[in-house]
Amino acid sequence: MSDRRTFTNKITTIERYILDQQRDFPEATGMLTNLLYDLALSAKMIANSTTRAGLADILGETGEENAYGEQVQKLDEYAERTIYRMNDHTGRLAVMASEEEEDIIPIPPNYPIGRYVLHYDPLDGSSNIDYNVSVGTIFAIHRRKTEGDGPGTLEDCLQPGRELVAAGYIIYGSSTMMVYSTGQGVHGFTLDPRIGEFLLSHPDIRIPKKPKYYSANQGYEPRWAPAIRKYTRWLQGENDQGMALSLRYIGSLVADFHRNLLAGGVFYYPAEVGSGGKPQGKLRLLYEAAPLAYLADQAGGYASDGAQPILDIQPTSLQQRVPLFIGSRPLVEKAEELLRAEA
Ligand code: AHM
Ligand code: MG
Repeated sequence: MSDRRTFTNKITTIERYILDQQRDFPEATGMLTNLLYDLALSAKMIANSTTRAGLADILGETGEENAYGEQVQKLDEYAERTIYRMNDHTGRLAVMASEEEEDIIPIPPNYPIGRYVLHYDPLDGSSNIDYNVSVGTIFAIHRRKTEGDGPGTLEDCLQPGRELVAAGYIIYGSSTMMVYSTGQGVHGFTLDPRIGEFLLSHPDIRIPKKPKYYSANQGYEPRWAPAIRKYTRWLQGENDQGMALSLRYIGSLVADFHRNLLAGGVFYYPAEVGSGGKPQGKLRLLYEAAPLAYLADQAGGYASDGAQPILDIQPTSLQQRVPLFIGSRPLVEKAEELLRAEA
């Protein structure tokens, strides 16, 4: 007789997991479920290309013809096109917006209009690709705000993070992972390249109570306000809690956020002061800060612009930038406290 040992770990594919979660909402139509499938499929296609990124030089420079006379697309353009093409015709979306595009991305006239709004950063940290460093895709899903079933508008895109119905990211690292939330906790799936499936590997992620890391580009310290420098010293050990964090900064937001989500810690990209500084930091509210703030919140953490929760900020433009402090709640609150004291 064959050996039927009892395996304690179930193998759960992302498809099965998303469907199981949907069963808790009998009124759900399956549209959001299918939208998440489409994003998982886009992720597999993009992962397939990112793992071959180092071969571009051999097969032909990006943007030029490769040895076979084919046009080689830049990876960030490929990611952009892939997500767009997976979602333009499905009837699930009213409108899209991408970090790579100035304006809203309408659904083409010949396709049905849906109820959801998709924001995405197709390949965040793409300047890292040449050095074989992890990059990521970030996505955020809102319900449309405008009445009727006509094309979605800018108003549908400019919604605060509190109104999100789902958000997540894909990290193309030593493994490819998709991490998302639909408001019932944060769940992580690892792509098994042998079978081409995302398998549940990190159910119900919670940011650990004891933080390990702080992450910021300390090369910019000369441009930081005194409160931010003081905050950095506090994280390094000038506190009465015996806490001294280690520094880790990749420069790929998804990778930095992912590590701190699993290990505990804080990432910050503050406002810069003085001439030549970035007065609102670098990161985009709609494509980077808000979706990750939603995930942090769902995992028991917090995100702030230094004065207020990121999730409460009403966006006024698509490409709006915002200072970002994100991760373990007490660490983010300390940044707020020091900035308030300085104001
Ligand atoms: P991008 O959207 O142009 O890729 O830039 C965003 C990236 C983030 O992934 C990362 O956190 C940040 O830029 C790093 O910026 P810096 O090099 O200034 O530290
Ligand atoms: Mg980006």
